[in-house]
Amino acid sequence: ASLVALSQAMPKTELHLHIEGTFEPEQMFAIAQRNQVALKYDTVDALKDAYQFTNLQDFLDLYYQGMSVLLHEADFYDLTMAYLNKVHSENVVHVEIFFDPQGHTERGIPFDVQIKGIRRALEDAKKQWGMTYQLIMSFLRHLSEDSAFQTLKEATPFLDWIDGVGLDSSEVGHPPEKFANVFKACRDLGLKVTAHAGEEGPPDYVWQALDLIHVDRIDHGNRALEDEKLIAEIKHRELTLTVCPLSNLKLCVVDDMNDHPIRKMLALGLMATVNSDDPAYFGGYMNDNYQALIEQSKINRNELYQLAKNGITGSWMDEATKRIHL
Ligand code: ES4
Ligand code: ZN
Repeated sequence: ASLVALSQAMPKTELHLHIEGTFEPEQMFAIAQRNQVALKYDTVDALKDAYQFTNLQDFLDLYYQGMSVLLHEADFYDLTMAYLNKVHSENVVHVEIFFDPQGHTERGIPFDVQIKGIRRALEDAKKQWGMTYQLIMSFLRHLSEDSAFQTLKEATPFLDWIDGVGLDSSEVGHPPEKFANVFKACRDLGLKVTAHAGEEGPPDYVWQALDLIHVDRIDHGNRALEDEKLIAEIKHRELTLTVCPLSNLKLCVVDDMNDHPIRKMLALGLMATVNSDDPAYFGGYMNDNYQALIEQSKINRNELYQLAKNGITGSWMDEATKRIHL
């Protein structure tokens, strides 16, 4: 079979996925209409035409606009269920999903409304298909650490439903050190910790994620490759990198899929994985990301196997479930 067919058939994990980034324009318009809220774009095509980004912030501006039509628990359920249906059809067997509570509480949507809808869809997918999951609450780094602490407080009644915490949104100008205290509080609660680092930000931000946030994983990590000592430290700590090829291309983190750094990461012995980040905005889900790597970046069968395996070992699923998949 071709490598593309193999990549589609193999069981996969998704470790870097923002649920608000799975909001397809068609569904966005349908939910906007049902909630009687206006979008800034008149048609699905006009919205899609706007998906041309030169950097992370260009994308984030549209991402926050898009999620603003989500009002009710049913909206969060429908959004999450549509994503899970899609990736179930792609043989994704385990998902670790970020949600951005502050993107919703800031506009008056209570924390419980969000998490109840998302969780119910995840539980339904588990019952229907045996799909396993972890739920990761992510703090918006362009907001204050106080706001992150407030979010953690609102999450307190739901901590049993939350497996880990992350850090996302505008990276440059908002280094991990800004959030050292709130991540310490999260670790003390037994939550796993990850952070977006080295997507646009310099290697020093990745060092901060390691030494001040004590991450269990690194989201993106591309710019870590600029620092040999940092590469050695990431290997020493056996940290997984959740790499997002199509995202990197759309946000101009890489110029060309032909020289995406993921092969170099593997060659260096780093635990890179393939993920889709915000698939509705970046032009593809899990299988599209693999296909782009196979057809453009020319990854071979061994690399494909290693990437899929890293997705199991680098996940936060329990060890017994890992052994089933390995
Ligand atoms: C994100 Cl690609 C990316 N980077 C940082 N923050 C994000 N939030 C959603 N997608
Ligand atoms: Zn991301």
